[in-house]
Amino acid sequence: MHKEHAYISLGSNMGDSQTTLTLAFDEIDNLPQCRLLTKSSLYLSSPMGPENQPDYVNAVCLIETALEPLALLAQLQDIELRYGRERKAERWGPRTLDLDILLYGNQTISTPELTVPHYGMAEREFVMVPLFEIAPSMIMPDGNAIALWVAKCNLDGLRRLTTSEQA
Ligand code: A4P
Ligand code: MG
Repeated sequence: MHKEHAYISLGSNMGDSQTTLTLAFDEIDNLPQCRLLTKSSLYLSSPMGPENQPDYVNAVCLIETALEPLALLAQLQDIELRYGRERKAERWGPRTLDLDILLYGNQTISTPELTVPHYGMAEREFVMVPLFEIAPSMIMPDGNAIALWVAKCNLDGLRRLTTSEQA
């Protein structure tokens, strides 16, 4: 069976976000034809978008999967729904759990349902820093080292939660 590596981002700012993300790692590991290989620390981050919403907890993980990209997306959306996700009209509004596919092998995907690499990842410190933690020598799709992407991020609103702070 052909397997690919994929990076998934996790975000939450409603409910018990730390617990949700910790459980979400297990949910991802338990998906059919998926295995969790590496997970980042949890990070606290100020909201991108509307400011009148709670801070986020963010993380990234690496999986090995035999699911095709759209099948993987459907499985991730199923987890989101089971954790109480409601899709609202407001862009970038609060959510109990958001799971995005950042990278899938070295594929470029551009369909109405799925854009890979994820369109906003380069500007998002809450994605790039946890990604750098688990893949420090990664070469990004534009051919540059991940460290260069991280160096361009504004890290002011981001803080790694220490082990003792994590739920
Ligand atoms: N979709 C397309 N490409 C992908 C992909 N690579 N991975 C489509 C996952 N989904 C992808 O997503 C809308 C549609 O995008 C999906 O149906 C899928 O087919 P959604 O999860 O329903 O909605 P969304 O997440 O609200 O989309 P949006 O507006 O893109 O939100 P973002 O960009 O994910 O931003 N601040 C901090 N600090 N931390 C955060 O994690 N997150 C957001 C949400 C805002 N501010 C944040 C954070
Ligand atoms: Mg999403």
